[in-house]
Parts: sequence; C-alpha cells; structure tokens
Amino acid sequence: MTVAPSRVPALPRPAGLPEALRVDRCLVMGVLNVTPDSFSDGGRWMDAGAAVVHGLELVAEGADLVDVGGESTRPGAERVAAEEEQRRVLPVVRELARQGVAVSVDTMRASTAAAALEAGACLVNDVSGGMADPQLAKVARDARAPYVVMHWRGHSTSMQSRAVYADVVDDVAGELQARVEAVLDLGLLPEQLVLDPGLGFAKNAAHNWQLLAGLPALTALGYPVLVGASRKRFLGSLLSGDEHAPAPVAERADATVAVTALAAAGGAWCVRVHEARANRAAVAVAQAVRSAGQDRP
Ligand code: PMM
Repeated sequence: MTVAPSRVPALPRPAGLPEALRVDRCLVMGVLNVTPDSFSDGGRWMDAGAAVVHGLELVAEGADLVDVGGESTRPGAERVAAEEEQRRVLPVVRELARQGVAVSVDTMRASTAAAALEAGACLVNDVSGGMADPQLAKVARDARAPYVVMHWRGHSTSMQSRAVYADVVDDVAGELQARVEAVLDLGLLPEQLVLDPGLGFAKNAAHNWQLLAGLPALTALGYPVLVGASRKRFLGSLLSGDEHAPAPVAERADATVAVTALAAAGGAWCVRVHEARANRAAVAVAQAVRSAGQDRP
C-alpha cells in the first residue's frame, strides 16, 4: 500500500508546552494587557481580579493560552519600570496558572520573564526577539520554555521611523534568521523557538499586508509562526479606506477574524487575538480546509 504524500505539511510546534496544546491546528492566544495604555484594551484589566476574570473568559470562549503583558508597546509608548511591570502581571499569571490556564508572558525583560515562569507561565513572548534584554533568552533557555522571537527594530518611542525595507518579507525573514542564530548561540534549542513577523512594529500598513502575503517565506524558515494582527491600525485603515483616519478599534474584530482564517490556513502555528470565540471558529474552518487538502488521494 502506498501512503499518499500530504499536500499540506504538518505544523511545526514548539516543545515544552502542556499536552493540551499539542493539537493539530493553529492555536488561539488570548491577549490580556494589564496596562493603562495599550491601544485596544488599555485600562480595562488593570485590576488583577478583573484581569483574571477576563483571562478565564478568553479560555471559556476558546483561547488555548492567555498572553499576559504589563507594558504597552503601542507606537510612542514610554517604558514602565520592571517593578511596576511585575506588580501588574505576576498576580494575574499566578492565579491563571493556578486555575490551570496555559499562560504566556509578554515581556522584554529577563527579570519579569523569570518571575512569571516561577509564577507558572509556560511560554515567553519577547516582542524584541532578544534585543531589548540579552539576558531574557537565557531565562527561557534555562527554563526550557518556548520562546517567541518577534521581529523588532527598536522601542516604541522610535520604531515607526525604522519602517524602511528593501523588501519587507526578505528583510524580516533575514533579520529573524539572524535572531534565531543569536539565541541558538546562547544555547536555546531550535525546538523552543517560535517566530513572529511583528505586525505593526516598525511596519506600515503596506508592510503588514506584504508580510501576511509572504507568510510562506516565514514558515519556510522551519519554525512555528505566531501572527499578531488583532485590532491593529492597518485593519482600521483598510476598513475606513483612509490611512490617517482608521476605523475605531471596536470595529476591527471582523477583519481580525478574516486575518486569522487566512493565517491559520497558511500554516501559522498560533494567532494572538483579543476575542477568542470568533477567532477559534476561524481556526476551525482553516483546519478543516487544511485537513481536507491532506486527505485527497
Ligand atoms: N503585538 C502586540 C503585543 N505583543 N506579541 C507578539 N508575539 N506579536 C505581536 O504582534 C504582538 C505582541 C501589540 O498589540 P496589543 O497592544 O494589542 O497587545
């Protein structure tokens, strides 16, 4: 008997995640920003109790893991002190983990990552890809935790001036590959790594669309890929048709779900989103299409 070659390759997955997350579909990461100033949910979950309730809601609605962050990365945002970041995130991480939620910590600081892992987080999401704090990747290495290497060119105060590319897909893929080599040199294992194009980080709307169109060039690097498009400005600009007057954040949910379907069908390992239910449905649709492609003789 011959086994038909599958037309759609299996998704690479990072090692070291809870068993429940070893599913054959794109994962849904729910966003939980414990910040006063994030662009879409800033201020809503500043109270730890409210944040935990929202994290549990995200899971009840289909999120596979919850990404807890205490420092806004919106363009122009100033940094917060490590103590303040940890004061915000640690009680939330600890309580969600205690309740059995798979928690990732969204931080650029080694000290915050270490404390969050200690508090029960199982994944480190570093939007700076190891560039903001060179010690951070070592924390993930020592914990053997999955480590998200996002494409990043500088802190929020200056990042939009760095949105200059010859070919954004080639440039981002090349810069991500360089970051991969840097963290592998520090002793991380390839199976710990997840790559992320960093939509909106030193990228304009055209760059973001090109990166989504160029997703195969990123999955071709051989690592799981995380896509974070949720509610971002480029979706608002698309909907309003005016780059300078984007549709408000509250009106970007449907476009987010459309991106999720496309990214999941295109082989993303995970999408980072503010609303779980509709994005989880989009992932299910994408997986049904992928599986049907695999099942053909
Ligand atoms: N975007 C934001 C924050 N953290 N992490 C990853 N890995 N990828 C992203 O695209 C990303 C991120 C900014 O969005 P938010 O303010 O809505 O959290």
